[in-house]
Amino acid sequence: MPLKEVAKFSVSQLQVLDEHGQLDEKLDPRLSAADAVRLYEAMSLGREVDQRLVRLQRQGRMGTCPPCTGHEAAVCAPALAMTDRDWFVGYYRELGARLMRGDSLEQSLHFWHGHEEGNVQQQPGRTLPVTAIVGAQVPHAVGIAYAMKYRREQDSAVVSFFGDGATSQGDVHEAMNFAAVWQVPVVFICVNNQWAISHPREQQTRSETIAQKAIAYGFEGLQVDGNDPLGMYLATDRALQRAREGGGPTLIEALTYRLLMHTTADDPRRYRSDAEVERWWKRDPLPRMRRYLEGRALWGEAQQEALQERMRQQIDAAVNAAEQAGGWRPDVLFDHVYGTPDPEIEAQRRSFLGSLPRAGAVDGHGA
Ligand SMILES: Cc1ncc(C[n+]2csc(CCOP(=O)(O)OP(=O)(O)O)c2C)c(N)n1
Repeated sequence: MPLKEVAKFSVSQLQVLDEHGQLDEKLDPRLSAADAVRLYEAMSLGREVDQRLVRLQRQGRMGTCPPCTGHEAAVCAPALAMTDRDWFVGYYRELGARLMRGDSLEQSLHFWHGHEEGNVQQQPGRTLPVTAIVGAQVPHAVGIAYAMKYRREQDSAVVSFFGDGATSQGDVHEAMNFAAVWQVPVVFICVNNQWAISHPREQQTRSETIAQKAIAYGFEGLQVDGNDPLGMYLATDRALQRAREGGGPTLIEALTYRLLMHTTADDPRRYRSDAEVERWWKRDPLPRMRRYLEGRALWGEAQQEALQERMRQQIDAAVNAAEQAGGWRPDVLFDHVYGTPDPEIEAQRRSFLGSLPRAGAVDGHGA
Protein backbone atom coordinates (compact mmCIF):
# COMPACT_ATOMS: atom_id res chain seq x y z
CA MET A 1 0.00 0.00 0.00
CA PRO A 2 1.70 3.24 -1.09
CA LEU A 3 1.74 5.76 1.70
CA LYS A 4 2.47 9.42 1.53
CA GLU A 5 3.44 11.50 4.51
CA VAL A 6 0.65 13.99 5.26
CA ALA A 7 1.97 15.59 8.45
CA LYS A 8 5.14 15.71 10.50
CA PHE A 9 5.56 17.03 14.05
CA SER A 10 8.21 17.59 16.64
CA VAL A 11 8.24 18.46 20.33
CA SER A 12 10.82 20.81 21.83
CA GLN A 13 12.16 20.99 25.36
CA LEU A 14 13.10 24.30 26.96
CA GLN A 15 15.72 24.80 29.65
CA VAL A 16 17.22 28.19 30.46
CA LEU A 17 18.88 27.55 33.83
CA ASP A 18 20.29 24.07 34.30
CA GLU A 19 20.73 22.14 37.55
CA HIS A 20 24.24 23.53 38.02
CA GLY A 21 22.95 27.09 37.79
CA GLN A 22 24.37 27.45 34.24
CA LEU A 23 22.40 30.06 32.31
CA ASP A 24 21.63 29.96 28.58
CA GLU A 25 22.28 33.65 27.85
CA LYS A 26 20.34 33.64 24.58
CA LEU A 27 17.14 32.50 26.30
CA ASP A 28 17.52 34.52 29.52
CA PRO A 29 14.17 36.28 30.17
CA ARG A 30 16.20 38.98 32.00
CA LEU A 31 13.97 39.29 35.04
CA SER A 32 14.38 42.54 36.92
CA ALA A 33 16.28 42.24 40.20
CA ALA A 34 13.01 42.76 42.10
CA ASP A 35 11.19 40.03 40.15
CA ALA A 36 14.06 37.56 40.46
CA VAL A 37 14.17 38.05 44.24
CA ARG A 38 10.37 37.93 44.48
CA LEU A 39 10.34 34.61 42.65
CA TYR A 40 12.99 33.06 44.89
CA GLU A 41 11.25 34.32 48.03
CA ALA A 42 7.88 32.96 46.87
CA MET A 43 9.42 29.57 46.07
CA SER A 44 11.11 29.55 49.48
CA LEU A 45 7.90 30.45 51.30
CA GLY A 46 6.02 27.70 49.44
CA ARG A 47 8.69 25.20 50.54
CA GLU A 48 8.79 26.41 54.13
CA VAL A 49 5.02 26.33 54.58
CA ASP A 50 4.95 22.89 53.00
CA GLN A 51 7.48 21.52 55.49
CA ARG A 52 5.54 23.06 58.37
CA LEU A 53 2.24 21.58 57.15
CA VAL A 54 3.74 18.09 57.11
CA ARG A 55 5.16 18.53 60.63
CA LEU A 56 1.82 19.89 61.93
CA GLN A 57 -0.03 16.98 60.35
CA ARG A 58 2.37 14.54 62.01
CA GLN A 59 1.65 16.21 65.35
CA GLY A 60 -2.10 15.83 64.80
CA ARG A 61 -2.52 19.60 64.39
CA MET A 62 -3.40 19.62 60.68
CA GLY A 63 -5.60 17.59 58.34
CA THR A 64 -4.36 15.55 55.41
CA CYS A 65 -2.48 17.74 52.95
CA PRO A 66 -0.67 17.32 49.62
CA PRO A 67 2.95 18.54 49.79
CA CYS A 68 4.20 20.77 46.97
CA THR A 69 7.94 20.32 47.63
CA GLY A 70 9.66 20.13 44.24
CA HIS A 71 6.90 21.95 42.36
CA GLU A 72 8.00 25.49 43.31
CA ALA A 73 9.52 26.51 39.96
CA ALA A 74 6.73 24.89 37.96
CA VAL A 75 4.02 26.91 39.72
CA CYS A 76 5.60 30.11 41.11
CA ALA A 77 7.31 31.15 37.87
CA PRO A 78 4.02 31.05 35.91
CA ALA A 79 2.39 33.05 38.73
CA LEU A 80 5.12 35.69 38.31
CA ALA A 81 4.39 35.84 34.57
CA MET A 82 0.66 36.39 35.25
CA THR A 83 -1.03 39.71 36.02
CA ASP A 84 -3.97 40.32 38.33
CA ARG A 85 -6.19 40.39 35.23
CA ASP A 86 -5.32 36.78 34.41
CA TRP A 87 -7.30 33.91 35.89
CA PHE A 88 -5.51 31.26 37.98
CA VAL A 89 -7.40 27.97 37.74
CA GLY A 90 -5.39 25.40 39.65
CA TYR A 91 -5.71 22.17 41.55
CA TYR A 92 -4.21 21.40 44.98
CA ARG A 93 -0.43 21.47 44.59
CA GLU A 94 0.44 25.13 43.95
CA LEU A 95 0.71 26.54 47.47
CA GLY A 96 3.55 29.05 46.85
CA ALA A 97 1.85 30.33 43.70
CA ARG A 98 -1.48 30.76 45.46
CA LEU A 99 0.21 32.83 48.17
CA MET A 100 1.76 34.97 45.41
CA ARG A 101 -1.76 35.50 44.01
CA GLY A 102 -2.90 36.95 47.35
CA ASP A 103 -4.39 33.95 49.18
CA SER A 104 -3.82 34.32 52.91
CA LEU A 105 -1.68 31.75 54.64
CA GLU A 106 -4.03 31.55 57.61
CA GLN A 107 -6.98 30.69 55.41
CA SER A 108 -4.95 28.09 53.51
CA LEU A 109 -4.26 26.48 56.89
CA HIS A 110 -8.02 26.41 57.55
CA PHE A 111 -8.55 24.75 54.20
CA TRP A 112 -6.05 21.97 54.81
CA HIS A 113 -7.40 21.49 58.29
CA GLY A 114 -10.68 20.57 56.62
CA HIS A 115 -12.64 23.70 57.49
CA GLU A 116 -15.06 24.72 54.79
CA GLU A 117 -14.29 28.34 55.75
CA GLY A 118 -10.94 27.87 54.03
CA ASN A 119 -12.86 27.80 50.76
CA VAL A 120 -14.26 31.31 51.09
CA GLN A 121 -12.71 33.39 48.36
CA GLN A 122 -9.89 35.24 50.03
CA GLN A 123 -9.38 38.09 47.63
CA PRO A 124 -11.55 39.75 45.03
CA GLY A 125 -9.02 38.63 42.43
CA ARG A 126 -9.14 36.04 39.73
CA THR A 127 -7.93 32.94 41.59
CA LEU A 128 -10.27 29.96 41.80
CA PRO A 129 -10.28 27.88 45.01
CA VAL A 130 -8.44 24.57 45.40
CA THR A 131 -10.11 21.59 43.75
CA ALA A 132 -9.34 17.98 44.61
CA ILE A 133 -11.51 16.46 41.86
CA VAL A 134 -8.81 15.45 39.41
CA GLY A 135 -9.11 17.35 36.12
CA ALA A 136 -12.39 19.10 36.99
CA GLN A 137 -10.84 22.56 36.85
CA VAL A 138 -9.68 22.31 33.24
CA PRO A 139 -13.12 22.65 31.59
CA HIS A 140 -13.76 25.53 34.01
CA ALA A 141 -10.60 27.23 32.73
CA VAL A 142 -11.74 26.89 29.14
CA GLY A 143 -15.22 28.13 30.01
CA ILE A 144 -13.75 31.24 31.62
CA ALA A 145 -11.47 31.77 28.62
CA TYR A 146 -14.47 31.44 26.32
CA ALA A 147 -16.33 34.09 28.34
CA MET A 148 -13.31 36.39 28.11
CA LYS A 149 -13.22 36.03 24.35
CA TYR A 150 -16.96 36.63 24.16
CA ARG A 151 -16.57 39.80 26.24
CA ARG A 152 -13.60 40.87 24.13
CA GLU A 153 -11.28 41.16 27.12
CA GLN A 154 -7.91 41.58 25.50
CA ASP A 155 -5.70 42.22 28.47
CA SER A 156 -6.14 38.85 30.14
CA ALA A 157 -5.87 35.09 29.79
CA VAL A 158 -6.40 31.94 31.88
CA VAL A 159 -3.70 29.65 33.26
CA SER A 160 -4.82 26.20 34.33
CA PHE A 161 -2.64 23.74 36.26
CA PHE A 162 -3.19 19.99 36.50
CA GLY A 163 -1.10 16.85 37.01
CA ASP A 164 0.03 14.10 34.64
CA GLY A 165 -2.60 11.81 36.18
CA ALA A 166 -5.30 14.29 35.21
CA THR A 167 -4.50 13.68 31.54
CA SER A 168 -6.28 10.32 31.92
CA GLN A 169 -9.52 12.20 32.58
CA GLY A 170 -11.91 12.79 29.67
CA ASP A 171 -12.62 16.31 30.99
CA VAL A 172 -9.07 17.39 30.21
CA HIS A 173 -9.27 16.24 26.58
CA GLU A 174 -12.71 17.73 26.03
CA ALA A 175 -11.47 21.01 27.45
CA MET A 176 -8.38 21.05 25.22
CA ASN A 177 -10.38 20.18 22.15
CA PHE A 178 -12.85 23.00 22.66
CA ALA A 179 -10.09 25.43 23.61
CA ALA A 180 -8.52 24.79 20.22
CA VAL A 181 -11.76 24.87 18.25
CA TRP A 182 -12.77 28.15 19.90
CA GLN A 183 -9.21 29.55 19.97
CA VAL A 184 -9.66 30.82 23.50
CA PRO A 185 -6.96 32.53 25.60
CA VAL A 186 -5.85 29.69 27.87
CA VAL A 187 -2.49 28.26 28.92
CA PHE A 188 -2.57 24.65 30.10
CA ILE A 189 0.27 23.75 32.47
CA CYS A 190 0.59 20.03 33.08
CA VAL A 191 2.76 19.61 36.16
CA ASN A 192 4.22 16.25 35.21
CA ASN A 193 5.66 15.07 38.51
CA GLN A 194 5.94 11.51 37.21
CA TRP A 195 3.43 9.96 39.60
CA ALA A 196 -0.34 9.97 40.14
CA ILE A 197 -0.28 8.68 43.70
CA SER A 198 1.37 5.25 43.09
CA HIS A 199 0.68 5.20 39.35
CA PRO A 200 3.79 6.00 37.25
CA ARG A 201 3.64 8.32 34.26
CA GLU A 202 4.51 5.45 31.87
CA GLN A 203 1.28 3.68 32.81
CA GLN A 204 -0.75 6.85 32.46
CA THR A 205 -0.15 7.31 28.73
CA ARG A 206 1.85 5.65 25.94
CA SER A 207 2.72 9.10 24.56
CA GLU A 208 6.42 9.83 24.94
CA THR A 209 5.62 13.34 26.16
CA ILE A 210 2.50 15.04 27.50
CA ALA A 211 3.34 18.11 25.38
CA GLN A 212 2.70 16.25 22.14
CA LYS A 213 -0.96 15.80 22.98
CA ALA A 214 -1.45 19.48 22.07
CA ILE A 215 -0.41 18.77 18.51
CA ALA A 216 -3.38 16.45 18.06
CA TYR A 217 -5.75 19.24 19.10
CA GLY A 218 -4.07 21.81 16.88
CA PHE A 219 -2.08 24.06 19.18
CA GLU A 220 1.48 24.31 20.41
CA GLY A 221 2.82 21.94 23.03
CA LEU A 222 6.16 22.50 24.68
CA GLN A 223 8.08 20.52 27.26
CA VAL A 224 9.91 22.61 29.85
CA ASP A 225 12.34 21.66 32.58
CA GLY A 226 9.82 22.18 35.37
CA ASN A 227 12.59 22.64 37.94
CA ASP A 228 13.96 25.58 35.96
CA PRO A 229 12.20 28.76 37.14
CA LEU A 230 13.50 30.86 34.24
CA GLY A 231 12.38 28.31 31.64
CA MET A 232 8.93 28.12 33.22
CA TYR A 233 8.70 31.92 33.33
CA LEU A 234 9.73 32.31 29.70
CA ALA A 235 7.38 29.60 28.42
CA THR A 236 4.39 30.95 30.36
CA ASP A 237 5.11 34.56 29.42
CA ARG A 238 5.20 33.68 25.70
CA ALA A 239 2.09 31.51 25.94
CA LEU A 240 0.21 34.29 27.75
CA GLN A 241 1.25 36.80 25.10
CA ARG A 242 0.03 34.50 22.35
CA ALA A 243 -3.26 33.91 24.20
CA ARG A 244 -3.87 37.63 24.75
CA GLU A 245 -3.14 38.37 21.08
CA GLY A 246 -5.82 35.91 19.95
CA GLY A 247 -3.39 33.11 19.11
CA GLY A 248 -5.29 30.52 21.17
CA PRO A 249 -4.11 27.90 23.66
CA THR A 250 -0.72 26.44 24.54
CA LEU A 251 0.13 23.32 26.52
CA ILE A 252 3.23 23.50 28.69
CA GLU A 253 4.44 20.21 30.13
CA ALA A 254 6.49 21.04 33.22
CA LEU A 255 8.81 18.09 33.73
CA THR A 256 9.29 17.89 37.48
CA TYR A 257 9.00 15.58 40.47
CA ARG A 258 6.95 15.33 43.65
CA LEU A 259 9.77 15.02 46.18
CA LEU A 260 7.58 14.06 49.16
CA MET A 261 4.47 11.93 49.59
CA HIS A 262 1.28 12.29 47.50
CA THR A 263 -0.55 13.37 50.63
CA THR A 264 0.34 12.95 54.27
CA ALA A 265 -1.81 9.77 54.15
CA ASP A 266 0.56 8.11 51.66
CA ASP A 267 3.86 6.22 51.99
CA PRO A 268 5.78 6.65 48.70
CA ARG A 269 8.50 4.18 49.74
CA ARG A 270 6.01 1.45 48.92
CA TYR A 271 6.06 2.24 45.20
CA ARG A 272 9.22 4.20 44.29
CA SER A 273 12.93 3.77 44.95
CA ASP A 274 15.12 5.93 47.18
CA ALA A 275 17.58 6.19 44.27
CA GLU A 276 14.92 7.79 42.06
CA VAL A 277 13.99 10.31 44.74
CA GLU A 278 17.68 11.04 45.38
CA ARG A 279 18.25 11.76 41.69
CA TRP A 280 15.48 14.36 41.70
CA TRP A 281 16.64 16.05 44.91
CA LYS A 282 19.83 16.86 42.94
CA ARG A 283 17.63 18.86 40.55
CA ASP A 284 15.85 20.76 43.36
CA PRO A 285 14.67 24.13 41.94
CA LEU A 286 15.45 26.13 45.10
CA PRO A 287 19.27 25.94 45.28
CA ARG A 288 19.29 26.41 41.52
CA MET A 289 17.43 29.71 41.79
CA ARG A 290 19.57 30.78 44.72
CA ARG A 291 22.78 30.17 42.75
CA TYR A 292 21.34 32.24 39.92
CA LEU A 293 20.62 35.15 42.30
CA GLU A 294 24.09 34.85 43.81
CA GLY A 295 25.55 34.95 40.29
CA ARG A 296 23.80 38.30 39.80
CA ALA A 297 25.03 39.49 43.21
CA LEU A 298 21.42 39.75 44.40
CA TRP A 299 21.66 37.27 47.24
CA GLY A 300 23.96 36.08 49.98
CA GLU A 301 24.02 34.46 53.40
CA ALA A 302 22.73 37.58 55.18
CA GLN A 303 19.68 37.82 52.90
CA GLN A 304 19.04 34.09 53.32
CA GLU A 305 19.14 34.36 57.12
CA ALA A 306 16.83 37.38 57.08
CA LEU A 307 14.40 35.54 54.79
CA GLN A 308 14.39 32.46 57.03
CA GLU A 309 13.56 34.63 60.02
CA ARG A 310 10.80 36.53 58.17
CA MET A 311 9.24 33.28 56.99
CA ARG A 312 9.43 31.74 60.44
CA GLN A 313 7.63 34.72 61.96
CA GLN A 314 5.02 34.82 59.21
CA ILE A 315 4.26 31.09 59.45
CA ASP A 316 4.24 31.09 63.28
CA ALA A 317 1.76 33.98 63.30
CA ALA A 318 -0.52 32.26 60.76
CA VAL A 319 -0.39 28.91 62.60
CA ASN A 320 -1.18 30.62 65.92
CA ALA A 321 -4.07 32.56 64.41
CA ALA A 322 -5.43 29.45 62.65
CA GLU A 323 -5.22 27.38 65.83
CA GLN A 324 -6.98 30.04 67.87
CA ALA A 325 -9.76 30.46 65.35
CA GLY A 326 -12.59 28.06 65.93
CA GLY A 327 -16.21 27.76 66.84
CA TRP A 328 -16.81 26.41 63.36
CA ARG A 329 -20.21 24.91 62.65
CA PRO A 330 -19.62 21.30 61.60
CA ASP A 331 -22.56 21.37 59.17
CA VAL A 332 -21.32 24.35 57.14
CA LEU A 333 -20.58 22.04 54.22
CA PHE A 334 -24.31 21.72 53.61
CA ASP A 335 -24.79 25.50 53.30
CA HIS A 336 -23.73 26.04 49.70
CA VAL A 337 -24.66 22.83 47.91
CA TYR A 338 -27.51 24.73 46.23
CA GLY A 339 -28.17 28.45 46.07
CA THR A 340 -31.56 27.98 47.75
CA PRO A 341 -32.59 25.62 50.61
CA ASP A 342 -33.32 22.06 49.50
CA PRO A 343 -35.35 19.55 51.55
CA GLU A 344 -33.06 16.59 50.69
CA ILE A 345 -29.90 18.49 51.69
CA GLU A 346 -31.60 19.71 54.89
CA ALA A 347 -32.52 16.10 55.75
CA GLN A 348 -28.88 15.10 55.22
CA ARG A 349 -27.80 17.99 57.46
CA ARG A 350 -30.10 16.83 60.26
CA SER A 351 -28.93 13.24 59.91
CA PHE A 352 -25.27 14.36 60.00
CA LEU A 353 -25.78 16.58 63.06
CA GLY A 354 -27.64 13.76 64.76
CA SER A 355 -24.69 11.43 64.20
CA LEU A 356 -22.25 13.68 66.06
CA PRO A 357 -21.42 12.82 69.67
CA ARG A 358 -22.56 16.23 70.91
CA ALA A 359 -24.49 17.81 68.09
CA GLY A 360 -23.76 21.50 67.63
CA ALA A 361 -21.04 21.52 70.29
CA VAL A 362 -18.10 20.37 68.19
CA ASP A 363 -15.43 22.96 67.55
CA GLY A 364 -12.86 23.09 64.77
CA HIS A 365 -10.24 21.06 66.56
CA GLY A 366 -12.26 18.36 68.19
CA ALA A 367 -14.47 16.78 65.52
C1 LIG B 1 -12.04 12.45 39.51
C2 LIG B 1 -11.09 11.90 40.54
N1 LIG B 1 -10.63 10.64 40.43
C3 LIG B 1 -9.77 10.15 41.35
C4 LIG B 1 -9.39 10.91 42.42
C5 LIG B 1 -8.41 10.35 43.47
N2 LIG B 1 -7.10 11.01 43.25
C6 LIG B 1 -6.74 12.07 44.02
S1 LIG B 1 -5.26 12.68 43.54
C7 LIG B 1 -5.06 11.50 42.36
C8 LIG B 1 -3.82 11.46 41.50
C9 LIG B 1 -3.62 12.70 40.70
O1 LIG B 1 -2.36 12.68 40.06
P1 LIG B 1 -1.85 13.86 39.18
O2 LIG B 1 -2.96 14.38 38.32
O3 LIG B 1 -0.63 13.38 38.46
O4 LIG B 1 -1.49 15.01 40.21
P2 LIG B 1 -0.45 14.97 41.42
O5 LIG B 1 -1.25 14.61 42.64
O6 LIG B 1 0.60 13.96 41.10
O7 LIG B 1 0.12 16.35 41.51
C10 LIG B 1 -6.17 10.65 42.32
C11 LIG B 1 -6.32 9.51 41.39
C12 LIG B 1 -9.92 12.20 42.54
N3 LIG B 1 -9.60 13.02 43.55
N4 LIG B 1 -10.74 12.69 41.57
